[in-house]
Amino acid sequence: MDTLTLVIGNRNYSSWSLRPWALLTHLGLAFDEVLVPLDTPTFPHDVRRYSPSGRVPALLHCGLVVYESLAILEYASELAGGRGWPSDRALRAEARATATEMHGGFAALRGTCPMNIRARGRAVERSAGLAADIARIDAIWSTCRARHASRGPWLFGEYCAADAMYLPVAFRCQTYGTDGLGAASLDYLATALGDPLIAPWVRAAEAETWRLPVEEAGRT
Ligand SMILES: N[C@@H](CCC(=O)N[C@@H](CS)C(=O)NCC(=O)O)C(=O)O
Repeated sequence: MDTLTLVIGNRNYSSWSLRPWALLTHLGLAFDEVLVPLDTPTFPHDVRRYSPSGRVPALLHCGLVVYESLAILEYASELAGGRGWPSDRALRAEARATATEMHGGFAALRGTCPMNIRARGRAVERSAGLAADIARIDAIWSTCRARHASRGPWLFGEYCAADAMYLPVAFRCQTYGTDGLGAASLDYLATALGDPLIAPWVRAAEAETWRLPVEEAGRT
């Protein structure tokens, strides 16, 4: 297969980059990485060399540029013969709905709890919006685990794109706490954070020296 290149942002902060990286890795697809540091004066120029949206991630393959994380997950799954989603059509529809809900929603969680893989013990004000987002995460994770545990430890049993979509939420729990998550969600959280395939990303994130004030302070 021709070389795949994933264009990513800082591993510590770029939750959207992490998602396709996680799925490509789980699918066993070999790929190169290009990292464009976020929030630098040259980022807008540098990123447009690769991504027409001016954002990361983007996947480069055979002259094609696939941008938008969810589109990359779909493309990666196609390259892997559909293995990025459950093989059962009904489960696949549910997994896609779950992944899409993450992609388009959870504004309060994403805004007030930026992913910061290195950070621990960050306090965050629990707005009504944030509490509602956490309650919805808990409902998704616990319902999926209750229904699919017999097939494996992931949201839909075997690892799929929905797990990649929710991985940054797991890192946010590690940083901002797990209040509001029940036992089944905490089990899933342990699975996600303990995933050995993700360890190289975590090590690289921890080794990064960039400190982005807006991400460190949190956003409101
Ligand atoms: N909807 C996009 C979001 C991508 C996104 O917002 N990426 C951030 C980094 S995590 C970015 O490129 N930010 C730089 C900017 O907006 O200038 C996707 O799913 O890929």
